[in-house]
Amino acid sequence: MSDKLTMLLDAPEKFRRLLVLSGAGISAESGVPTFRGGGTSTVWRGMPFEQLSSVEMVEKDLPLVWEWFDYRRGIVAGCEPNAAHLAIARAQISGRFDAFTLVTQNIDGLHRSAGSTDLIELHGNIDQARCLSCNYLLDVAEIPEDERPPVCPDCFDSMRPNVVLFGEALDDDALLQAYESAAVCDVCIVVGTSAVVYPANQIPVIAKREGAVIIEVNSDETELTAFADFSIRGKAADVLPTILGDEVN
Ligand code: BV8
Repeated sequence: MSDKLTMLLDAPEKFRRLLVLSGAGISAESGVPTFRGGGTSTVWRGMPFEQLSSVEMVEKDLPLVWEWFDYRRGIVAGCEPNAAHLAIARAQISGRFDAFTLVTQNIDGLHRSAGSTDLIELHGNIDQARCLSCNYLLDVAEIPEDERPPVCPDCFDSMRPNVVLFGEALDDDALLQAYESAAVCDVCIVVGTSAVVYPANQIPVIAKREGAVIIEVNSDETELTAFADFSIRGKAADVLPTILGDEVN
């Protein structure tokens, strides 16, 4: 790690308000596949994931959308938070920061399992279903596995996964909260994201515009690398404990 970055991380007065933005790469070492690793995009049943996870697919083939999310939930069920998730959860309660915001693009729930609270799950949460008509929310675990698509217990319409799909807007409040935190943070750590998905990829742009230091943690170069003040090449589970002072982990 460069001396300049070490000095920053050791200078508490310059590192009091932290925003962490995470993407699929933070969960890679937990066993959750990423979407665009190695320059290829995830394909399932012959379809690219951007098509499977699109709002059009909900209208076109809701049962297939449930098969796709049931498949992914099966993978996530066997995964545990890794040292990166734990370091972020510990940093939040360390008392070291005047302001601490965690924004994740992930729907795998591993930050919550690691103990993070008040996090902003920009793209929703794989463990919930939402009614197409009345927005009734239900934990998928409460729905019989053969009830696909699930039936809303309130209005009896079909239910869909409670995630933000390509082609649909994010929750306004969640996005506004993320942007407001980005505008006031001193340091924005961007970990495990290819930074290609809009509008989440605007968070480091806002942070930098308002004077924050951008630290990227990624195993590869990304579209953000040239833009970041520091780009640490490495695995999230190795790097995050170091930069968040959680080596004990
Ligand atoms: C919207 C939930 C408007 C579902 C997800 C053309 C140009 C620009 C934008 C667009 C465009 N065409 C369409 C758009 C908009 C579109 C978009 O950005 N598309 C992209 C593909 C170009 N965005 C949207 O549609 C958004 N909505 O814009 O709405 C609107 C307004 C009003 C009315 C209607 C519409 C909605 C986007 C949300 C989509 N949902 N997830 C699901 O999961 O199935 S996004 C999905 O991608 C996941 O959430 C994922 O997290 C996210 C982002 O990907 P990453 O997290 O970055 O993951 P990736 O695999 O790409 O990268 C992993 C990285 O980790 C890599 O860099 C790798 O090197 C690194 N890594 C790997 N291992 C490690 C590691 N790093 C560290 N350690 C390791 N061990």
